[in-house]
Amino acid sequence: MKTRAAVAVAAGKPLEIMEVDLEGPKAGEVLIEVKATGICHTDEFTLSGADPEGIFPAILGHEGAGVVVDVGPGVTTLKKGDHVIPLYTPECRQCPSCLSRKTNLCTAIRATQGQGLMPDGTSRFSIGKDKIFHYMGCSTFSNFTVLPEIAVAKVDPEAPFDKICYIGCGVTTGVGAVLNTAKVTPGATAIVFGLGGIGLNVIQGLRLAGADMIIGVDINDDKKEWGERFGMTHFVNPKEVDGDIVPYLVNMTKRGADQIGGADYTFDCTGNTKVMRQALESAHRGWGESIVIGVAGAGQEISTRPFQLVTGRVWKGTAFGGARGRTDVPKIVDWYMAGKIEIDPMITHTLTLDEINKGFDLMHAGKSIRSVVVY
Ligand code: NAD
Ligand code: AHE
Ligand code: ZN
Repeated sequence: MKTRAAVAVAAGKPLEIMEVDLEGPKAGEVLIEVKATGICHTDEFTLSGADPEGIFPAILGHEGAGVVVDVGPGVTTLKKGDHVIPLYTPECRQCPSCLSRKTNLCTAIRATQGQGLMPDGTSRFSIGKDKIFHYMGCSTFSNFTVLPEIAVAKVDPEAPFDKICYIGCGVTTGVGAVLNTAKVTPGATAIVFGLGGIGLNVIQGLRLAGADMIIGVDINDDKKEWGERFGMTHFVNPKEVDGDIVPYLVNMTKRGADQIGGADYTFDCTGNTKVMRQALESAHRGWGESIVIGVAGAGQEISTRPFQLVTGRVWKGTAFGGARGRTDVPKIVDWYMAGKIEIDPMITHTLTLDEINKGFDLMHAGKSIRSVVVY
C-alpha cells in the first residue's frame, strides 16, 4: 500500500513529506493507522545526527496512537479496530529481561530495532527499490505503520488519540521515572532539571507521589509558570544564580537538626551531561538518588568524583520510565481518563503532517511543550 510520511532523508535536514510504499504485516505483526503523533526531543536528537544509532533515510516518530487496521498470521492479542499505542520498548513477557522482573527493557527485538528493521531483518517501508528504515520500532511520522504485536499496547477506545499519543513516550517516561524508577515516597524533596515535555511530567508524577518540595530548574524563565501549573513549589534559573548552582540547591534543601542539604531525588530531563553531574551532586548525602532521563549525544560522557557515590548518592537511569508497555500503558491511559493525570494543557500545538517541521522549530525556540501532529 501507499502511505504519506515525513521522511528523514539525512541528518540535519528538514523532514520531507512524501508518499512511500508500505508492505503489509507479516507473521506476528500488525498494521496500524496512526491517528496522532507527538514530537519528542529524541526525534530531534536523532534527526540532528547526534544519535549513534541514527540511520537514514528513516521515518522517525515514536509517540503515537492509532487503530489496528490489519493483522498478520499468528496475531492473537490484537484485532482490527483495536485502539492502540505503539511501544518503542516492547514487552514480550518471555525474554530473560521480561522474566527477570528487574527491568522493562525487553530484549526480544532490540537488535533489529536498533538497525531500523523489523524482527525478520527487513524493512516494510520503501520508495520503489530504495529501502527506508524504521525508527525505534515505531515510525509514527507515517500515517500507516507496521509493528510487532509485542510492541503494541491496547488502550481504552474512548480515549482521544491527539492526547494519549503523548503517553507513548513523554507522559509515561516522566511519571514512570518517579513511580517506577525512583519510587518516590510521600513527603520527599525533589529537584527536576529541565522543564520540557519530560520534566513537567516528572513534576506531575512527583505531585501524584506526594512529594513536599518540588524544585524546578530551567534556563528558560517561561518554564516557571509551566512548572507551577503541575505542582512545582520552587523555581531556579541557573543563569540568575551567582556561582555554582549545586551549593545553591543544597542550601535550599537544608533540613533536619544537622542541616545537611540535598534532595531525596533529582531528575535530569535535559540530556546535558554537565546538568547530569549537577543533578547527582544536588542529591542528599547518604541516600539521595539521581535519575538520568535525558539522552546525550554520541561520544559524550558523565563524570563526578567517586566520593559522591562513596558517600551514598545513587546514580540511576531510566528508559520509558521503567514502564512495561503492554501492562502499564493501558493503565496510564485509564489514569488520564479518570483525571488522575493531566495531558491536555501540555499539548501546546496541534499540526498537520505538512507542518511537522514547524513542530521542530517550536521545540528549538523553547515555545512548545508538546507539538502533536494529527493525521
Ligand atoms: P524539551 O526540549 O521539551 O525540554 C528540555 C528542557 O531543558 C527545556 O525546557 C530547556 O529549556 C531545558 N534546559 C536546557 N538546558 C538546560 C540547562 N543547562 N539547565 C536547565 N534546563 C535546561 O525536551 P524533552 O522532550 O522534555 O526531553 C528531555 C530529554 O529527555 C531529552 O534529552 C530527550 O531525548 C530525553 N528523553 C528520554 C527518555 C527516556 O526514556 N530516557 C524519553 C523521552 C525523552
Ligand atoms: N539510540 C541512542 C539512545 C536513545 C535512547 O536512550 N533512547 C531511550 C528512549 S528516548 C525516548 O524519547 C531508550 O529507551 N533507550 C533504551 C533503548 O533500548 O534504546 C544511543 O545513544 O544509542
Ligand atoms: Zn520520546
